[in-house]
Order: sequence, then C-alpha cells, then structure tokens
Amino acid sequence: MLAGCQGPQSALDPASATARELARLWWVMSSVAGLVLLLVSVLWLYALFRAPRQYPQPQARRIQRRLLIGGGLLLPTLSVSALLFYGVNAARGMLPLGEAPLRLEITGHQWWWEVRYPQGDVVTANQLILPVGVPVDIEVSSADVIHAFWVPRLGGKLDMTPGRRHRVRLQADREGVFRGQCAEFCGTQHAHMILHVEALPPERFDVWLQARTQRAAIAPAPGAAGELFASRCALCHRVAGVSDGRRGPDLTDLASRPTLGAGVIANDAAGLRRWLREHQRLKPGNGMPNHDDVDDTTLDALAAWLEGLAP
Ligand code: HEC
Ligand SMILES: [Cu+2]
Repeated sequence: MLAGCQGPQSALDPASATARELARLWWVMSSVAGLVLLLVSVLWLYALFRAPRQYPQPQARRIQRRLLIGGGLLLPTLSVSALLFYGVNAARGMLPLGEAPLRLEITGHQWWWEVRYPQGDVVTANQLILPVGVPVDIEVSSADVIHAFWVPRLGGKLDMTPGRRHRVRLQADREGVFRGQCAEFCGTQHAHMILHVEALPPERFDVWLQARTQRAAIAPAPGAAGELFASRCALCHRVAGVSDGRRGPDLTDLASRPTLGAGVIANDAAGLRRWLREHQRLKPGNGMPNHDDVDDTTLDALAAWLEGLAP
C-alpha cells in the first residue's frame, strides 16, 4: 500500500494544483469511508454483545422508523451530496475555461498515442512534452476504440471516444518526468500503452518545439533499406519529407523517444533492433506486421537510419 504513495504514476504524489486537489479529495473520501467503517463495526459489535432487550410494540416501531429515515435516507443523501459538491469543486481546475496559451491534440490508437502540436505542425508519438507553469489544453480523441487519457500526477482522467473531442487542462508546476497510462481497457495490449510525459522549463520547451518545427530535411534511407522503407514501412509511418503513412506512429523524431512500443522496451541500439525483429513477441497483436522475410543486413541498415531520426 505504501508503494502506491509515490513514483512516476502515483495520484498521491501530485505535481500540479489540480492533481493536489484530487489527491486531497482522495484523502478526504478515504478518511470519511474509514470513519464510517469504524463506526459501523463498533455498532455491529455493540449489537452482537449487548444484552437483548424487549421494547413495547409502538416504541420498537418508532426506533425502526428513526433508523430507516435517519440512517437509510438522510445520512447517505447528506454525505453523498457533500462529497459531490466538494468533488466537483476540486476538479474545476481541469475544466478548459477560457483560452489556454497552448493547445495540443492527442489521439489514442490500439496501442499507442499520437501527439500533435498544431502551432508548428509538429507530430510525435508516445511522448508528451509540456512547458512547466503553463496551462495546456489537451483535446483528446480516439481513432478506434475507447481509450482514456490519464497522467495521475497532473490531473484526472478523461475518456478518449472515437468521433468526439474532449478537452482537459493540465498545468505541471514542476520539472520532471511523469507517466501516463491508458485507463480504459482497449484490447489485449492495453497495459502496454504508456505515455512518457516530461515537463520542461518554458525556455527549453520552446527550444524543443522550435527544433521540431524547423528541422533539416531528412534523407531517405540508403540502398535496400530505403527500398524496404518505401515499399512497406512508408505505408504506415510518416517521416517528415520522406513518407506520409498515418496508421502507425510518426517516426520523424523516433531517436529522441525514451521507449519503443509505448513503453515496451528501451529505445537504444539493441532495443530498436529487437523491436524490428520481434515486436510481435514483445507486444503480441500490435498493428505492425512481421518482417521475417527481410534479411538481417537490411534490417540493420534500416535500424541505423532510424537511429538518426532526431531533430
Ligand atoms: C501495417 C502498418 C505498419 C507497417 C507496414 C509498419 N509498421 Fe511500424 N508500427 C505500426 C504500428 C501500428 C505501430 C505501433 C505499435 C504499438 O506500439 O502498438 C508501429 C510501431 C513502430 C515502431 C515503434 C515506434 C514507437 O514510437 O514506439 C517502429 C520503430 C516501427 N514501427 C518501424 C517500422 C518499420 C521500420 C517498418 C518497415 C520495415 C514498419 N514499422 C512497418 C504499423 C506499421
Ligand atoms: Cu487502454
């Protein structure tokens, strides 16, 4: 239980004003629930062990009515209304009231995250980079089934529904790496749908966004690797200036991401080569077909080119 109190994904270790309100709400609710449990247990023991008493009929009826109306109607109505009022107030910070200085779009896919920064026409995947101290409105949607967007240390969760756009406001109040996770079961690899969230000081965030907006043109992969990329990978993957696929993650800044497959494996030289060869074993059922027929030399050459994809 104590392990749940901290770590990159703990709602009890908030890193924003809204998340702090939600954590407080959690403590209030669990304390109230704990007290109720205690009270009920004491009453139960009392009822078990007290000496039986006989009441005359009318008095017994009155006691019953009092318990029914007081304990069965008034108590729950009042306590649930109080919690509702408190809860709605606590979540107000997440409401996108007015214009936020930054707006992003995140689309859920089985089983990865597409992240768009409309200002610079910048697209990335499975990572969300934010400026510290700036309210960010995030418009979430889905390309297939219902997913849910949740970065517990920054705020509450919100469903990502196909055909609809929901908006949530986040504002990190400190630098750091947080972890998001799809919070609505969306298929067998639902657990492998992790979002790397990083809050940078605003100057560094601007540099990050600028670098992606004005990146140098990327040359296609050379030789056989290039042919493989153009004839297959390009159908699903976009690499700015090289290909325009939309079914898989945008790979333009692939080398700058910490993981592959939305948190399945570290994105280093060995990890990338393993992903290309055994991604169906690492993440069974994911939307990328096997490339078992491709020889190792070509895959290695392709991996070497992919490793250079960074702004
Ligand atoms: C039919 C579409 C499709 C084809 C063809 C395809 N991919 Fe993918 N690829 C995907 C999907 C979908 C994912 C996301 C899988 C997941 O994480 O659930 C993915 C993930 C990836 C990733 C990990 C990206 C990340 O940020 O985690 C890499 C790298 C990659 N593909 C490279 C390639 C290469 C190289 C080729 C060609 C040899 C290729 N893909 C062919 C659909 C495709
Ligand atoms: Cu999910």
